Formats: sequence, structure tokens, C-alpha cells
Amino acid sequence: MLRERAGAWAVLGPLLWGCGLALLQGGMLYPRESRSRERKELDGLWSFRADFSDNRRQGFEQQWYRAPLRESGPTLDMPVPSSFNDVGQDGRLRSFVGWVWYEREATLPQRWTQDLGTRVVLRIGSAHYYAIVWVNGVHVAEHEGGHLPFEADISKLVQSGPLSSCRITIAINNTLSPYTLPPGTILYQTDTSKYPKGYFVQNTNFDFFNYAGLHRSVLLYTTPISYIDDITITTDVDQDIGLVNYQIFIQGSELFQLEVFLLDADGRTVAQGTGGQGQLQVPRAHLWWPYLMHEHPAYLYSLEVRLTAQTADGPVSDFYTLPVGIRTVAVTESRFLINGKPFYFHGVNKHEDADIRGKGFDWPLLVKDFNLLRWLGANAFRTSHYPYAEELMQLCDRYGIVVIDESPGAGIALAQSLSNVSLQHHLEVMEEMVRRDKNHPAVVMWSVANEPASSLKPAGYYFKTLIAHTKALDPSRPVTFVTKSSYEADLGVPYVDVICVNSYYSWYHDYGHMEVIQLQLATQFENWYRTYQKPIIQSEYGAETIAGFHQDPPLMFSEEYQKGLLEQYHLVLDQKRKEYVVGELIWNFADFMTDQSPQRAIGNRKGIFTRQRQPKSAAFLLRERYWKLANETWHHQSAVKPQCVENSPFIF
Ligand code: GCB
Repeated sequence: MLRERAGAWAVLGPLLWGCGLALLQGGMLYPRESRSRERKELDGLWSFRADFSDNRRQGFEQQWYRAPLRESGPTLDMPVPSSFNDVGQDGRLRSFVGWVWYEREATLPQRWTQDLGTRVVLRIGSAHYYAIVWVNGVHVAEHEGGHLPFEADISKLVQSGPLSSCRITIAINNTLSPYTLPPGTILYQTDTSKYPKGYFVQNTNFDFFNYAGLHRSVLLYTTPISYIDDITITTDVDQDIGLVNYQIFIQGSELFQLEVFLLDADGRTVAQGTGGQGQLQVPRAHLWWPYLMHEHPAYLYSLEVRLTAQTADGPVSDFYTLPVGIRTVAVTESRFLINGKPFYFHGVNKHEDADIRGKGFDWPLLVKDFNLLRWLGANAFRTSHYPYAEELMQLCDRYGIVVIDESPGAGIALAQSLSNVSLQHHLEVMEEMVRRDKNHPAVVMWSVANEPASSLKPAGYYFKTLIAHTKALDPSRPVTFVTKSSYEADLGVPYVDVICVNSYYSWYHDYGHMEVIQLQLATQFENWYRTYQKPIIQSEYGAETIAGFHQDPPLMFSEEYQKGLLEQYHLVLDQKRKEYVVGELIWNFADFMTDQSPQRAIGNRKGIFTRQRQPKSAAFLLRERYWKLANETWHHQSAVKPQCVENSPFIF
């Protein structure tokens, strides 16, 4: 069976099979330590081998998972988390397409292997793109999609003998097909006068490098055998009373008691309840406000959930604490409201991208990026073009950075990728994404896709179904997708709550002619608004800029051109934000890696920061603008207004 699957997934004919559904049942709470839970990160060096065999199936034919990887051939040291592409000196590995193999031996605390009341879970934060996992040679999980976590309960395996360690093997395939998210195609070249035998390349319609590997932490954690499996929180406000609705799902016992306590930031209990669902009322609640919208942004309560379950072996307790922000989100014909006040998105589009690590999670990079966002006065970003690491979402909650949470639906360009097979997978991805991110107060809107071919005929049904499904999963947040189609032809926009439009006037069109921007941008907004009467976000605009290139008068690729182009956009945004434009997100926060092409000088250079996070001139221009905008959207009674003070740029 497995061989067949591996065969089907070989690079020569990738075909996906439905694997997700079983994994979609149940929760995906972020593993946190508590009185009843432990966790063990498996970051560090793993053994690694790319399968360079012609059909990329040697690993399955020789069953590399059955014995330590070093016994079936040479291995490399591979850091986790990291993409495998840029850490080596081998060009073949950088552009490798097919299966790679990771392996790591984990030593387990004695209690985990001997206490049958302990449940041991293996969690993979992100494995791009398709992953198969074995523990001690036994198949435990498969997962499709590179940006969302998946788990396997491995208790039985590690508790079945006198073992104190376990061998974790993960095979990962980065091949994309028209049915994957994001989609891609394999192009075979058979003209032997031009290409060597078996030559193929992987093509994509998205503009970022298809980095692959174990991009986020792999970890082991424990729960008791009866445990808190999932928590869903929604919040509301009635006068000054905060309402926290909770729903808690338990596994492993039918007979249990639940207590919930809501603690304020000082650890004082402000409300409590019992049972699997209910509503907590918080008089004089501190609301969760976005950064630069309030004197005390991002106020977080903690929801402590305590489970006492009856099992055959006696009572079992489990404890889980979830950060909770009380806030409301609403959309009118022309406004985006947070806590009933108009919110204007002034922020960025990002990528998970950096030198050497590729898309690998990295704490110093994360903290640097948040410091830059706050320096800039950015109050929001979009997770272009896939869900980002959970640790990053947690920082958004803590700092008040508002998130448009985007699925990996980038580059849906072919009619095939709007088929029912693709749609089915996309629905599952939205389920996984909502399940992971539903409790983040920072997430105020879901984006199901970026720049799909939304004027193709099947797009109407596709987006109608996808958006309705996402709303059914989470009725508390608006849903959008990001379009670059024309207002007359787009078949998906009728179903969105907020129109997100990308445009590159005087860059991809009328290049070099900044004088056309104002007219074209105003026309763009007026057409969309006249047709739909929905709020609009300029979800991308920008210009390729090589840091250090200067030209005055401005020429394309110079820092002056990037600034000049932004200024032209801002003139129109300043008019239209008085009416129905509710946000502007620059493309892009930082330069990032793409496939090689004549249009890209070592990646996309539209960042206002370089890939090493140093500012281009445009960063200073945006900083001035964002702090000015922050002043206008200040809603607190206090006379203190946000100020961009040198040396303490994000304190006010
Ligand atoms: C877009 C895409 C983004 C690209 C950008 C560009 O419209 O959404 O992924 O990187 O344009 O720079 O071309």
C-alpha cells in the first residue's frame, strides 16, 4: 500500500490522495506546558538524505525507514527548523524536486514510556509539502500541505517495550501538482538534442521560492489519557461587559467535570464557569485593541481550563491555559470596525523568508521583524501567501498587530486548479487553518487565496463554496480573497466581505510613468466600489528596488523610484480612505527569494527592507506616514496620542 502511495507520489507523476480527513478530526491546540503536560523540542541536527534516484523512489523500494538512515547510505547533517535548500554547497540540492528523508533519535523520559496514563504525541509544525512519518519503522502519520501542523499519538509505540528512545523518520516530497496548494506543474523536456534524458523542471505561478523541508519545530508532548482536545473561544462586548463564549472538547472519557477560570493580566480571576460550553461575563472588560489604536493595546486574559475525568484507573486531571483577547470585528458598506471603531490597516505583506534558513523558523529573525514593524508604525500584516508559524501569531496577539490570515491558495492559475479535486483539498486546508488559528484575537479576517484566476468560469462556484465553507467554520470573522482581476470579470468577489485588490501601476503597466498612477488608482477604486459597495483594501502595491541604487530624477529600480511611486499611491489613498478604502499593505516588508527569472535579480526586491532587514529610503517614508495615520485612528479618551519618538519609537 505504502509503496503504491510512494510510487504515485514520485516526481514523475505526482497524484494526491485524500489523506487529510482523518487528521481533521479533533483539535490542534498549541502544545503548552502545564501541571499535566510536558513538551520536548527536537530542534537541532537531523540526519538527512535526498533521494536522487531517477524515479525518486529508492527510499521506498529499499525501505529506508526500517533501519537507521546511515545504514542505507551516506547522510548529511541537516538543521531543523530550516529549509534544506540553502544550507549546503550542492546546487543540485538547492533545486531538488522529489523525496528527501529526515531522521532523528529522541530520548524519552522514563515516565513517558512506562506510565500508561500518559499520552505521548509527536507534532510536526510544518513539513513542506507532503510528509510521511514513521516511528521505529512504523508508519504513524501522513500529511499534505506545508504550512500547517499535524500530529500522531505514538503512546502505544513508545510504551510497548523496554525502550528509552525512539527513531523518528520523516520523508518529505516538495513536488507540486495542479491540485496542491500552492499548485505547480512538472514540465518534462523530451527533445534529446536539447535536454539530457529524464530532464524535467517544476513550474509554478507564484512568486516565491518553493523552499522545502522541516520548516518549524518537531516536538513531542504529553497529555493525560483523558485530555482537553480543543477549545473554541469567541468574544463579544455588551456596553462595558466583555463576553467570552467557550466550547471545550474532551477526549478519552465520557465522565468528566470541567472548570474554567478567566484571569486578568495580573492573575486575578475575573470570571469562572463550569461545563463544556458557556459564557463568561467580564464587567469593565479591558478590550483587545490593535497597536497604536489605544493606550493599552493587546490586552490579554488567560483562560485556565481544568479537567477532572473518571477513568478505569481512577480520576485524571488535565490543565490547559489559553490567551484570550476580548474584541469584536464587523464590516459595514464602507468601514472595517474593531470594537465598533473604524480600523484602517496600515501595514505590510510579509513572507517567511531569510538568508540560509529559507522558510525555517528563527527566533532572532522573528523578534527583529516585530521590532521593525513597531518601528514602522505598522498595525497589520497579511500572511502572504500561506499560514505563518504559530509563535508569530502569538506575538501578534501580544503586540496588537492585526492579521489577515491567508491560506496557501497562491498561484491558482489553471482551470484544473479550480476543479472539484482542488476545491475539496482547499476546503480541508481551510478547516486545518481555522482550527489552528481561530482563537487568535489578532486574526481579524481570513483570506482564502491570492490572485487566483478568478475570471475563469469555474471560479464562481469555487469561491462561492470556499467562502461559504470558511464562514460556516468561523461565523465570527469576515472572509476575503485577494484579486488582481478586473472588476467586470471577477467571479469570486461577489462572495467576499472586503475587497482586497493588488495593483502595480507604473511598474508592470506603463512602467516608468508614475504620472499615470493617480488616475489609474482612482479609477480602480471607483469601479470596484460602484459595483459592490464593500470596503476596499489596497492589498499590494510597490516597486522593485535594489538597495543602494540611486537616480534623480527617479528611474525604475532606484530607491527614489520606489519612494516616488509610493507617494503617488498615497495621494489617492488619502482621498479614498475618507470614503471606503480601509487599508493599505505595502508589497513587501522585505526582499525575498523567488525562482530564477530575467525579471528577478536574486529574488524579489520590492521590500522596503532588504532581505537582511536593513531599511531602504521607502521605509522612512512609510514610517512617517504610518505614524501620522496612527494619530488619526486613535480612539482612546486619553489626551496622549501615539508619537514616533526617536530612540523609543514604539512607546507612547
Ligand atoms: C503579486 C503577487 C506577489 C508578487 C508580486 C510581485 O501580485 O501577489 O506574490 O511577489 O505581485 O512582486 O510581482
